[in-house]
Amino acid sequence: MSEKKPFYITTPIYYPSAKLHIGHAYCTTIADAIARFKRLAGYDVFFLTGSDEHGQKIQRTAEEQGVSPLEYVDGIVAEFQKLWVRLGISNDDFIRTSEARHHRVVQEIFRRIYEKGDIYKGSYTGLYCTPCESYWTEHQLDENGCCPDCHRPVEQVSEEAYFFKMSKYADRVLQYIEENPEFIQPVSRRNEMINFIKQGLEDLCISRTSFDWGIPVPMDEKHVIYVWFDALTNYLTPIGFLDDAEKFGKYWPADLHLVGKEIVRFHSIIWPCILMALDLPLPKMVYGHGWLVVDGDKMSKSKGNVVDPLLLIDEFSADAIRYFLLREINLGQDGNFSRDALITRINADLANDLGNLLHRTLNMIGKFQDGIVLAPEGESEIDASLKADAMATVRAFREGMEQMKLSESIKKVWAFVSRANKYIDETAPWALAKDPEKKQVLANTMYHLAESLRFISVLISPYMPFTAKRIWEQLALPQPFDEVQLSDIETWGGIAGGHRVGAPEQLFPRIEVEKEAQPAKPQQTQKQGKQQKKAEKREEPAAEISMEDFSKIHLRVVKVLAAEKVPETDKLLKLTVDLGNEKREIVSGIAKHYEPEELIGKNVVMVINLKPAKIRGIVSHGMVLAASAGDELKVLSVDMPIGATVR
Ligand code: ME8
Repeated sequence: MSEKKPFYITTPIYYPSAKLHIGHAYCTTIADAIARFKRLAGYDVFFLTGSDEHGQKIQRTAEEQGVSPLEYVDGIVAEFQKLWVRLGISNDDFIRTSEARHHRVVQEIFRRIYEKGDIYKGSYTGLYCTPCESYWTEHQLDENGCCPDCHRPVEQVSEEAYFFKMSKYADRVLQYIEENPEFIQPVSRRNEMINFIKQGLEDLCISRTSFDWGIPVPMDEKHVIYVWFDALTNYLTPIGFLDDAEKFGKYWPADLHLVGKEIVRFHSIIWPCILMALDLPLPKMVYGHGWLVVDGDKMSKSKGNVVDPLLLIDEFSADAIRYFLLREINLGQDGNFSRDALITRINADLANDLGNLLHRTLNMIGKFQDGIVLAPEGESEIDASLKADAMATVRAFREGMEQMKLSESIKKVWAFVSRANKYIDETAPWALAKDPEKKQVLANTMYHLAESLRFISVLISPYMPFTAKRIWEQLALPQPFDEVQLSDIETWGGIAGGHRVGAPEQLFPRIEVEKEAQPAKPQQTQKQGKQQKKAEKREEPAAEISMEDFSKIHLRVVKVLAAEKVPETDKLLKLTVDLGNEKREIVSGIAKHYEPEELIGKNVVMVINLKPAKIRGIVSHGMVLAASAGDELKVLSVDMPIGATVR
């Protein structure tokens, strides 16, 4: 009954030869964000990932460990599945090439192509790279005569084997690539593939007899089918290739095979040849993403820089990692993972921008309107501009995501998050709350903020599904989150007047980086102490101080990250401030002049080398400067970056 347009997306199936690292998590996260976006946009999505379990390498490793290949891979594959659940991967199926359902498909495909005459028996003498499970011709080897992919030595292999007539399909594949500019993306990979085919395609050896951990050739059981021939067909197995024509008709051809750049060749040349031999249509797109390096270096066990995604999730949460990977790296290009960059993003974008927006908004609705979002009436210019921005963000997000510009789309959403934070500063709800005549203006402001957060929750859901849901739940929206569609934020005003929101909860705690050297505390010798006392005495009557004295006061621009009233006082606020290289708590006697929300996000001037003092049980380390005249008081706020010194 569903009228939804189908969308079939796959990741590569991963080798269970080692633990998955952050590079695999990157590939799967991209696919997941696209799958989630498509579901949001109303598509009927089928998202497939899995494990590629056969081959000589696995067999050898299992033998070394004294277990059967299946016993060996079972444990590793269970870890994959655990990782995908923890990372919030929303795959619809997980295919293991060791499953009977897959064996059936591979053998049937082999039989069909054999019967057609496109598979024949011959003898193979060639250069084989065991780690990559790939045959290479002489002219494909690297400058050292090694595998062009992994640069390890290749082995001369000679054996009876079955061959697939790839050469027969070379012209047709080339024509297809040339006539369908969308087929291989990005365009640089497309050009590489065109050049590769133009050098000539040889028939592909698709069976081996030197090991038996694989799917037997149906008519000749001493051969096992070459791993890539086996692995590529995984894309057909779960969508009903042999037993559900309707399902197969719906999802095939695949809309997107997302793969790493080094395996684009298998997907855009070998796979199309197999599909042509089966008279099946070709996938609509093969997208080759770039590689993730760590601190500028390729990950490798010997360098000890392999990043385990499960440990990262434990430390920082799945959504923080997803956000970082999707935002930092432009799809198609290589990207860098660094812990420092991850922490900076978490603190600036997630804890600060997004976390504060949610916290300030819910806090103010709680405080000023007893937690109720009142119906708006009328609309000021600034309200209208926030609303227009929200609508424009939805359009830009849709357009960007449809073109697979993931990082750009996230940046657009974050520009809106910043806009909404600025709207709070511009509308100053704490001032409106003090004026009974401004009740409706305040109601309108709170409405616009809550509605903006409803938009943001939906917009971030492909990137950060856990956080999106938490925001939705804190807003206490009645619509079940799992049913939300992009069309729900194509019109403004989805929150009903009189709706009660929930209490704010922290989305992302700030990550404390190890403290760098503390700003030098003036160490006093006894002599210096005496001299100072003398100087103080001397200076008592005089208002002048020397430059030297002034230079003892270290002033710096700091950002207020959080602010709250100190319980049971009406004068004191506890501020958490970012000095650039560390964070501090300070107690400031400005509660009569500022609502806490008003200060959050402000860059203010602080004395940073004031001796710490305990005030109401809080260790206050520093002092924010303020100017006062009569009853009025204003903190010294400057438009300079955090860490700037004030002289
Ligand atoms: O190639 N950065 O499996 P695989 C980004 N079984 N992506 C990375 C990466 C990194 N540092 N390291 C690996 C295979 N990947 C075959 C696929 S499909 C029918 C068979 C990506 O486990 C890599 O680019 O070696 C590839 O797309 C995927 O992880 C699987 O790699």
